[in-house]
Amino acid sequence: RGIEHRAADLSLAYVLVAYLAFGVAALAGLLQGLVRGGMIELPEFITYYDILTAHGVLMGLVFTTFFIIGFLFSGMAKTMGGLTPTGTKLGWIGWAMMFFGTAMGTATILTGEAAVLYTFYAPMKATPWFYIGAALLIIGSWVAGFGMIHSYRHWRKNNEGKLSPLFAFMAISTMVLWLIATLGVAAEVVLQLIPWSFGWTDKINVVLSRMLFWFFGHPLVYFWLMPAYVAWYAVLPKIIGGKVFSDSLARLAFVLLILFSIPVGFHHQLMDPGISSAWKYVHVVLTLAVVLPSLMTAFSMFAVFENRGRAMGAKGLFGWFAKLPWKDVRFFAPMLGMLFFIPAGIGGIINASNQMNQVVHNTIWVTGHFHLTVGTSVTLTFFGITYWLIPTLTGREMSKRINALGIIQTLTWAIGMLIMSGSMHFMGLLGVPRRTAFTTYLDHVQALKWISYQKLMAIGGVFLFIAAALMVGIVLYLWLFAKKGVTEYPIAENETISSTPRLLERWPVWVTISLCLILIAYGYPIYDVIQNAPPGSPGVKTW
Ligand code: HAS
Repeated sequence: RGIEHRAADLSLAYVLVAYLAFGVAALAGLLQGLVRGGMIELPEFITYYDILTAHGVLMGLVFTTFFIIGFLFSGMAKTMGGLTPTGTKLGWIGWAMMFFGTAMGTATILTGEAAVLYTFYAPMKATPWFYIGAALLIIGSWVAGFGMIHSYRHWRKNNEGKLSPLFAFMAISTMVLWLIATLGVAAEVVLQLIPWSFGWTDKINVVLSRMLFWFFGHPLVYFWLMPAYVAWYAVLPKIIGGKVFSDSLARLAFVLLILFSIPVGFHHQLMDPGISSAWKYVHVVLTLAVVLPSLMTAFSMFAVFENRGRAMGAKGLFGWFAKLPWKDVRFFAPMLGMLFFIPAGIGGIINASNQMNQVVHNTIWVTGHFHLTVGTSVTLTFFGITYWLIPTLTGREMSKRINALGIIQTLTWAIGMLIMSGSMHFMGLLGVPRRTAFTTYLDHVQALKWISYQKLMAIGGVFLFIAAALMVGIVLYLWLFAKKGVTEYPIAENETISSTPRLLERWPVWVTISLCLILIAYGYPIYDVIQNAPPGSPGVKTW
């Protein structure tokens, strides 16, 4: 196997659950697309909002979190020479808690007791067991995170004075961000939602609950993105035969993501009452700051590709483009993801701009935005990783045939997203709402004009479902049936580490600055909303 066998088993267990969730979520996605397109009607025992919740929770929260933790454990084991026994044990305890929480949450959704969507906004109320499942998923991920931190600290103790490997540094940055960000949602779930759904408190402060959710909700999207960046910075150069462009640039980008991705949550609440426009302005300014590390990443990746192309003899301004290994799915899938990230990022900047947000907020444009970001850039990168990660973990080989199938799978996903997300963006500008079971609003004349785009969206969904089914099949094949052999764990050569300033690995400095920024951006607004809260809401039961 490509890494030490106990770490390989742990990582594999996470990745397999990720794809189990992915398969169910993809089916829910197909159904909801067909419902919105007016092409099918659901049977009586399940509603549109049940499957929308299942899709969002399983795709957005479960697939991502399991995959990310599995991938990060594997790369840490590879670059640090294994995990500590305690780190591995914590990894398994975390896995069990997350698995149990997921099973519990999914059961409540499928039995129709938690149609509250993946953001579980109050005053919509689910059964308490849904929130307890969510809490277990979060706390389990903390335990797994502590497992990574334990192994990392052990490595640093044994390698005093040395900078940690780039992959390990990035993995810890991702988990540090996650540990801080999830404090918001944990507070919301444990202090507000669980007591309220059990009936121990009769009202809920809705403004506070949304604030705590978005304290978590925005860094959540960077928790999805950062592991994709790990693969772009630390793995992809190896796959194309190049090297890391700049170790210090890569680490700085991750530090900036920790600093700026939490104190920005109000950009999801620009249209919410109860928050003054001055505080919204502060969050928008910080949002524009969090764009910087992505621009640095774009610069760095172009440099890696160009350097490699030129080393292979490329001539002219863009000659390097043709030299890239387009037929290798390990490169092709993440590369397409990167290309999609250019319009996806532009969409994000549009969303963050207050006046333009008034046009797109709560329209299906936003759904289009996140299917380009997390659904395409991040997911295609995760697919690209899966193609080599599973055979590495199972001691098998990825054959040429699987590579070819992988290219088809990647293209099918990309075409599906282009059609689906493209029509979502367009419909958003026409004012089509997101998250509604109404297709034609009782044949309202305006809504009838949307329906052909909604059908197009559903067709994109069919492409996506085919690609997802292919992916699940390939995962099963690589796990159980592929030929035994050795697949390399690709970690890029990093010659530039020697010039990296030590300051970049001084965690107390970065965590303190991050906490200060959070205090500035959230301290007063949270105090204010607790102090001057409007009378709380008794809530609306969704079952
Ligand atoms: Fe977002 C809503 C703003 C990035 C996900 N976002 C969402 C929601 C999700 C989400 C899930 O300000 C919906 C939440 C809900 O349910 O309500 N977003 C931004 C901004 C960015 C951004 C400013 N979002 C993401 C990422 C996500 C994600 C990443 C998931 C992974 N987003 C918003 C706002 C809203 C929002 C508002 C609220 C909207 C509303 O009203 O509800 C930025 O971080 C984007 C920066 C990115 C770039 C692109 C850099 C390009 C790169 C690729 C280079 C390509 C190469 C390839 C090298 C500046 C790095 C070249 C190769 C060749 C061969 C040519």
